[in-house]
Amino acid sequence: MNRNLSPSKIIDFQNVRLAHHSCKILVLGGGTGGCSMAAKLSRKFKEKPSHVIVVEPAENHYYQPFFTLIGGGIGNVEKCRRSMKDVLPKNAQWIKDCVIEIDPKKNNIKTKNGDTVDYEILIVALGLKLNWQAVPGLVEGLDNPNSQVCSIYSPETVPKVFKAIERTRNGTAHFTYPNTPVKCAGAPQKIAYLAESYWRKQNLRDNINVVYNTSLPVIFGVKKYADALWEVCNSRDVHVNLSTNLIQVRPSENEAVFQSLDKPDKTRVEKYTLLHVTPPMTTPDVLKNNRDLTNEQGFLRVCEKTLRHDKYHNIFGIGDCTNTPNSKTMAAVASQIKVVYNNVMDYLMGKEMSQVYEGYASCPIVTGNDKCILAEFDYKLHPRETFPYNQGKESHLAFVMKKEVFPFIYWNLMLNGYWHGPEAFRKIFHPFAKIDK
Ligand code: FAD
Ligand code: UQ1
Repeated sequence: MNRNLSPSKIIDFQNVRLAHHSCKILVLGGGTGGCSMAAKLSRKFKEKPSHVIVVEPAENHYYQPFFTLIGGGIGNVEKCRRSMKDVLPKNAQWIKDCVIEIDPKKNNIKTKNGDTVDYEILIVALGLKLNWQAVPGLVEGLDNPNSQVCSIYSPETVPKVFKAIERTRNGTAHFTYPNTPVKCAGAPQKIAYLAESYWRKQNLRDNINVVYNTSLPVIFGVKKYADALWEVCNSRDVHVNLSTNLIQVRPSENEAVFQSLDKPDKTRVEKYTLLHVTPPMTTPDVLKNNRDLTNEQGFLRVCEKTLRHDKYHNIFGIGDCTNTPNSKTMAAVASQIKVVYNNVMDYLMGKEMSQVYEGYASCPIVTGNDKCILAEFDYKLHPRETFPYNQGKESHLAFVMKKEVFPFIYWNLMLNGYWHGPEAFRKIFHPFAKIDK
């Protein structure tokens, strides 16, 4: 059901009622970026609810970073789920539908149900799609409740993860990172550390080999945190295979097939007693198939500083679906909100755009069931830490932030458009820190 839906026209076409809407600002996607932007913008235009429209098909909104903790046996899916109607801003119209076509020349979009929406400004916040089918055998393994194949990456698959970890008593547990860009590049290894920590507590650690297989040639993109993570792996006896990609799962044989990205004709078959898979990801089809708007990989082409489209100046992008070379995280979205908001306002007033995004991203890398390395960095992969301690060291305080503080900030501040990341705190703790431009 569409909330506040007051289409300007209803067209009866062979007994199918198609609606035509128009608005000042159209937001595609009601996830982290879309919901936060719609909240901020609809507050600005609150006298006219029809000014901001959000197109989003999902019934529920999830705080995705919590999936990792659920996989580690901390909390359940209900803890990180809210009804979409309760999180989307009341001052905006919600069209509960999927966008299937964007026509930037005509400034309109079409939805799956056949509705059309004209816009003055378009904000694209469509996130990343999980491409489970790209790995043969993976869906079959995930769907079978008795198999040991699992994934923290979606609300449907995450409930099985901790059960599978609890059932593992020996053998080899494999964790994977795919050969595509992913959201939260730290999550595929966080779940390995959480599982390792559980098995250690159960006195099972000596019976289980823990192997992290990553398609990347490094364990983490930022040297400071990569060095710290190598120490974690060495001290906990986690074996790391770099440039290693999962290409097939054979659930009935408990076998996983890996390809070496250094020598692509070389494949290796491994037996597993647990297989945690991070699926390959792409942008949603509506973007991927629109080459006028996207790069070769299907990501929305925006200027990495202003976040405005490089060809259509009334289109802006936020979050995981853009081609900006930052790490795809919620923390990155937080600092993009202010940039997109101010640049949209400047554009509407005919002014030069004033705000620049410097690629800030952050990742609380959970390294056990009570500790965390709090990585923060920018486009140049230079650390950009907020707190006055060395965040490359494992800390319990960072774990408490991950478990308690960030979810609170998300539901209460960020989704209402009031959280732009920790930059203000950083300035207080590091008043003389230089910013690389
Ligand atoms: P999303 O929030 O995914 O929203 C995209 C929205 O678009 C969805 O609601 C979807 O339904 C909608 N949509 C898709 N297709 C269409 C269509 N055709 N029409 C209309 N709507 C559509 N980030 C951190 O900062 N810290 C962490 O610790 C962290 N951990 C994570 C752990 C896991 C397991 C996962 C999965 C993610 C984690 N993240 C973390 C990443 C974070 O959740 C994402 O970076 C963030 O949610 C991106 O926001 P977004 O708005 O770009 O995309
Ligand atoms: C952050 O701002 C944020 O948004 C709410 C997250 O969401 C999950 C984060 O994980 C992190 C790390 C940040 C950055 C904030 C601080 C205080 C470092």
